[in-house]
Amino acid sequence: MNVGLESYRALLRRNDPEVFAAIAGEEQRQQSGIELIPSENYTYPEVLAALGSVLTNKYSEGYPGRRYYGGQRYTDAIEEIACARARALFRCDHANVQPLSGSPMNQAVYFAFLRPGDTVLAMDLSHGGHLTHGAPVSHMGRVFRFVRYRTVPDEAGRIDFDEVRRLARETRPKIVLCGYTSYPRDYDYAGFKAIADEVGALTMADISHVGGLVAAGVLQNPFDFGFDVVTTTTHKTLRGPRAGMILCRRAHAATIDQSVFPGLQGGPHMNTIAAVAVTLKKAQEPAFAAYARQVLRNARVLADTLLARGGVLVTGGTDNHMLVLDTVATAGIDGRAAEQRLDAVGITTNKQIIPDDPNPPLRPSGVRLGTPAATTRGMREPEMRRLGGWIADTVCDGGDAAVLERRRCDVAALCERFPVPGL
Ligand code: DSN
Repeated sequence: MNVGLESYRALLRRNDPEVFAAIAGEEQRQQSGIELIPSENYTYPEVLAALGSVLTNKYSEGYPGRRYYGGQRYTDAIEEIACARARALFRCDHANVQPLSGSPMNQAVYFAFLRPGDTVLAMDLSHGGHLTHGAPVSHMGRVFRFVRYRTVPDEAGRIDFDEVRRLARETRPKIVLCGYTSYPRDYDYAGFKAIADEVGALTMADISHVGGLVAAGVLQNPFDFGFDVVTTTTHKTLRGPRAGMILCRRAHAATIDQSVFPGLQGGPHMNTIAAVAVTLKKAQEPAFAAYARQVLRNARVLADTLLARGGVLVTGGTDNHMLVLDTVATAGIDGRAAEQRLDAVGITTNKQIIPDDPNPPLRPSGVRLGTPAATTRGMREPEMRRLGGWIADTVCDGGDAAVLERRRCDVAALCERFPVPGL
């Protein structure tokens, strides 16, 4: 590479100072505050280098060895490397690394196996499911028929498998989908697989949130339970660029590939695929498994700290990287107010609906917290205790401007000791 990232930055600074200033401001925000949104992370400098490479210039419609444009010697090699690493990490037969992000990734799976009007059994949005799992406001919810199962809030968020079985027998879904965007517990993949087999449905797991934890072997892998298809984004616990991957059994490989291209997408983003390949190499290293174990330990310590301070957590705790704090039950304030207070002290979270939330999505009853990004910066149990104390203080009695400013300085001082990789 004859022009490095530093030179790219110098060019941008000189030729577009407005955009440069906004990026520099975001760098400062990321360094001086702490990111606790569970779906965000700080990626590797090597990933930034791949994203900012000349691969962004290249069209590569098709698949390695079967492209519709010439000049694919290097892009073919990169895509093959990414797919091989994905297969090895997730112990599956086939990987498609072309989905541009999570929504097209899941859409490609639905269109691979379903006709309009066919049924999918998936998790209710307010209980932790994702928009692309058929929320009525999503286009997918208009094309296919999504039937929703729920958790039992009084029983530590357990999924009611009697209800899942009853719904499956009644509605005969073509796909049984387990996956979540706001569920702090691990999944009973064997339970879902047994029910899907009873009704002849395919099994799909969307592990976007926990992809890195599954790759590292610290959470269960759905393929060990015979799942047909697994989808994951690559930028959450995996720490990569913003993209998606579809992993599947050999029998589904051609159907999935056809559905991604030419079914749903045109040219894949080859710079992103190179960055995914880099991410997957990092995920094979022992340091990544140690990171994943620390993500889980940090989440437990953060949960315990909040519980000890009177915090009310959805499901009562966490098995993964994520916590959902019921701010109404904890402090009598809605999630938007809590998010804003925490933002003011440099702690970034996101407001979050909780199971059967009586409040609307822009003023829901909770906030969602996660430890992947803080752990990437090297924070461990002592830092989680400090963060937990600050969160409890800020949510419960955070109104005073002088107090908030002092706490913002404390957060910034802590963050100073843990630089963001790549900055
Ligand atoms: N927006 C992602 C999340 O925050 O979980 C899912 O798409």
